[in-house]
Amino acid sequence: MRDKLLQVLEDTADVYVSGQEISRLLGISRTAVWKHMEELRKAGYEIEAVPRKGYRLTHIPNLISADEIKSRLHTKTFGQKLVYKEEVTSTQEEAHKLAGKNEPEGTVVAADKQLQGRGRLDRPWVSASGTGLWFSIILRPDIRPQNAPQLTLLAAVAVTEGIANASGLQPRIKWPNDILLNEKKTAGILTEMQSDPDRVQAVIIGIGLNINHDKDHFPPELQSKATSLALENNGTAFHRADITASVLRSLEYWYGTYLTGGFGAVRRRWEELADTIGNHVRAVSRFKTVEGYAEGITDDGVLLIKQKDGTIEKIYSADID
Ligand code: BT5
Repeated sequence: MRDKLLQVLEDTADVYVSGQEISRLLGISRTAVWKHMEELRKAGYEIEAVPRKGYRLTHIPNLISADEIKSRLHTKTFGQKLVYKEEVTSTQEEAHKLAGKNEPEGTVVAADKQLQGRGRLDRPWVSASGTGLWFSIILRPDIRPQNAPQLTLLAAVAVTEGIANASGLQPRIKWPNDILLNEKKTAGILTEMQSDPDRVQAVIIGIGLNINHDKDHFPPELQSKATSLALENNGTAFHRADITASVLRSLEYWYGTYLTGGFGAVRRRWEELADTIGNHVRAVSRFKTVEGYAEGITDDGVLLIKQKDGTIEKIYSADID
């Protein structure tokens, strides 16, 4: 109910809305409205109350809460069940645990700070408090394990569009999972799964969004490679809940498209948003380095590189220089 009240107050932030009107819109008593209002105040919201006029939201804290994200979602399932924590080891761990307990598709674990945020191959993901938003979502697609990489590309499309819709900035994708602004990484995606040999039980997609970082929030070795939405927006910050909700909306949209129409539409959109294809690239993996022309991706999400001698190499996982 608190998230619904917040939504009413945000929608009417330019005017006063009476307690009577709020109780009518939400279908609860005026005492209940007052109680929820007090809870919001305790959470740092400033709500002006003027006799005979009503209430007006005057300040939203820079904190983020489950209510703030949920009040902006407008999704059917994604994020409707949302666990928000100020600090976790990694939202991936939390989401894996919840997936094992049969939590439904669309459940999200989000955090303000991760002590051991991780990327692929257990590389560290810098996840300081008050800057970005780190979350993991549980999906339960009825697909074969070898198709799971498609979901990384799907998530890349969704994150790119979600950021663009909420911020007006236009990120680009670097295969497979980097979201770049001005050629620096502003978001990363980690796809992990729980599966039987031929059936996926759950896919956990972890998304790290650098939103309001200054340059100094990144360690020196990342300062030339990482960026945030605010840094690419002349230092003007964004509301973290806006960006997160927008990404979840776009994820729900693309996941629905994928389940009903297959990977084709996702793939076409990915190719429009990605800078990798059509360029000369170097793909570095633990086992080998392949250099050549990035021809495209396959229906499984595999990158095709045409080498100097004309042979085509399939790249399943690598970093692109
Ligand atoms: C990724 O890995 O890009 C996936 C990142 C996924 C993070 C999310 S946050 C929520 C969820 N919970 C987790 O524990 N993880 C997920 P990869 O492509 O391997 O990139 C990792 C590399 O990116 C590191 O080795 C650094 O070079 C760089 N890096 C680390 N932190 C960064 C940051 N905050 N912004 C930009 N680059 C970063």
